[in-house]
Amino acid sequence: MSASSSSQPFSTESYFQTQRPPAGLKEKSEKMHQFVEKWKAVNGKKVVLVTSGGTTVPLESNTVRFLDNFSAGTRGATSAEYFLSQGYAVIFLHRLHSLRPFSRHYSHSLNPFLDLLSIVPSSSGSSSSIVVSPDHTKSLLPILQAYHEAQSSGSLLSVEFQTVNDYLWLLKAVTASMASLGRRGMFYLAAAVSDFFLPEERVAEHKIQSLQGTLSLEMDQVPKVLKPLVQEWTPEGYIVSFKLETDTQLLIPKSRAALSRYGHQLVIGNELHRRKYEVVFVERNSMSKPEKGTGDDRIKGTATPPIMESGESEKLDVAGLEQKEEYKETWLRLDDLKDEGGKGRDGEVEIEELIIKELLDRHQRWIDARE
Ligand code: 9Z3
Repeated sequence: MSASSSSQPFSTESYFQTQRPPAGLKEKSEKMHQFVEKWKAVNGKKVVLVTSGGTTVPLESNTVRFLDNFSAGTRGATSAEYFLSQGYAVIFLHRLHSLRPFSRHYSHSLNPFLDLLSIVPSSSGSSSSIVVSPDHTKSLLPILQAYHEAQSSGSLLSVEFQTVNDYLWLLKAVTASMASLGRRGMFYLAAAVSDFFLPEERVAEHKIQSLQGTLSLEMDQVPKVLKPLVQEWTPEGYIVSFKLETDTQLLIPKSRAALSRYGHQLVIGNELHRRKYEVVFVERNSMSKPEKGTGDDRIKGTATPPIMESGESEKLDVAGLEQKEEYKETWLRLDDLKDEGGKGRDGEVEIEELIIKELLDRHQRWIDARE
C-alpha cells in the first residue's frame, strides 16, 4: 500500500467541496442543533462535545472492506459519564457500535449482561421471573441511576458516525451549532481519526476482486480540520485534542507542535499501551507569549494562518520545541487518583475521572477570563 499521493493535498475547503455529505446529515445536524439550543437557554449550563471511537475508510462504496482504527471508544464513553456527573450536557459523537456511556460497563465481551441475571423459578404455576443477581446489584445500581438521570433530564445526546467522511461532516455541523455557546462550549476530541482516506472518485463501486493479484492503494491525507475548527468555526470554544503516539519520546514534542500549530487550549497526550494509566496535559505556560503568525495567536483572539498548511508533512523541529519554555506539562497518573481516595463507579479506578476533574477548573477559568 502506498501512503503517498502525487496529487494536490486536500485543504479543508476543497475536501468539503468535493466529498459528498453522508446520508442523514441533515437530520443528525438538526438534532444536535436543537440540543444545543435547549441547553443554551439554561443559564450557565456547559455543553461538551465528546468524540469517540475509530473512523473507517471504506475501500468499496458497496462496502465489504474498510480500513479501521483500533479505538474501542473507552476514553470517550467513560469521559462522557464523568462530564454528565459534573453537570455538563453532553453530545456524544461516536463510532457506530463502539462503547457508549453507561452500557459500556456491560460490554458483550467483558461483562455480558446475561451473566448479571438469575432466574427465579415460579412457585405456584405462574411463569418464572428474572432478577439481577444480588452480587451485581450493588455495582449496577449507581450506573442505572445515573443513566436514568441522563435520560430524564435529556442531558445526553448520542449521534453515530462510521466513516471518516461521516465524522468530518458531522464535526463541522455540530461545531457550527456549538459556536453560539461561546466559551460555555467544550470540545473533547477523543475519537481516533484516520490520517488517510480514499477520495470518493477513487473508491471502487463493487467488491474488489482477488483475481487482480496484489492490491495497491494510494491514499490521500485527511485535511487537518482542527485548524479551521479552532480558528474559524468556533473561535471561543474550549478545545481539547488528544495526541496518540506509540513512541513515548514523541508524545510531548508532537503535542507541543499541535498546540503551536492550531492555537487551541490543551492537548492530552497518551501512549498507546499506557493510555489507561497515564496521560499528559500539554498546554501553554500562561506567562508565555503566543508566537506571531502561528495558531498560538488565537489565545490573544487574533488568529492568523498557522505555520503549517494541511497536507504538509509533519516534520518536527523537536529540538526547537524542547528548548522553548512556553509550554508546561502535567502528568496525570492513576496512582494520583487513588491517593485522593477516588474510584470509578464500579469500584475500579478510571483515569477519565481525573482528566475531567482537571478539565473543570480549566474550562471555568476560560469562561471567567472572557473580556
Ligand atoms: C486518543 O488519543 C484517545 O485517547 C484514544 C482512546 C483513541 C487513544 P480508546 O477508545 O482509545 O479508549 O480505546 N484519541 C485521539 C487519537 C487521534 O487520532 N489523534 C490525532 C493524532 O494523534 C490528532 S487529533 O494525530
